[in-house]
Amino acid sequence: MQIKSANFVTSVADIKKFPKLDMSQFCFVGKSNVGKSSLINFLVNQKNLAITSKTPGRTRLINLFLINNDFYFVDLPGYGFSASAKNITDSFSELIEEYFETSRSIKQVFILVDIRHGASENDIHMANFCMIKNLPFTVIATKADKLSKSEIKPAQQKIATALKIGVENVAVCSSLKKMGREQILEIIESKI
Ligand SMILES: Nc1nc2c(ncn2[C@@H]2O[C@H](COP(=O)(O)OP(=O)(O)O)[C@@H](O)[C@H]2O)c(=O)[nH]1
Ligand SMILES: [Mg+2]
Repeated sequence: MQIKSANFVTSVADIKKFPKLDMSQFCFVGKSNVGKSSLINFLVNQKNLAITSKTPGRTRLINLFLINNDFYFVDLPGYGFSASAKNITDSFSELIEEYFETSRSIKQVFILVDIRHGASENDIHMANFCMIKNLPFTVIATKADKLSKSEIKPAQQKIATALKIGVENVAVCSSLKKMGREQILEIIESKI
């Protein structure tokens, strides 16, 4: 699939301000700093469409992008950095839950997991949430450039086991080394 255009639409901190959308939505979730914004930039082949940050926990907004005038990318806030989090449900951002409760036409959820760190409690919670809500999801193991070739497969398998999914549902990518783009675009193309 070709990405011909990618445009920023809006950022919202309040779900009431999120626009009503008819076209397909593809969502990106994961803890802060896992590489969501970098992945979106990589997929659309633009340097700065989604802002990338070296400071974890800064992105508390839902960012919406229109792709090919045909479907949306939804960059959800990072979870797991809430200082006030008392339990998993608390740190599983309210805004994320509200988004999933109110948005229709979500075609695929991409759960990003840092390949070096494996799946966290929040990632497990997110995957379970998708299963309960019947939301199709794929896990993307990010920053594969940080591991050697021989370390990648075992790390991918470990993530699949932790999330109780097949290893074929864990896509490996590196935005830095430009690896894994086609596989993700194929998933998107098959769901539009
Ligand atoms: N080595 C490496 N670093 C990455 C990769 N993707 C993102 N990063 C770095 O990880 C940090 C967080 O990335 P960002 O995309 O802002 O994460 P977000 O908070 O999930 O949106 C930045 O310093 C990026 O440069 C990758 O594929 N490889
Ligand atoms: Mg980001």
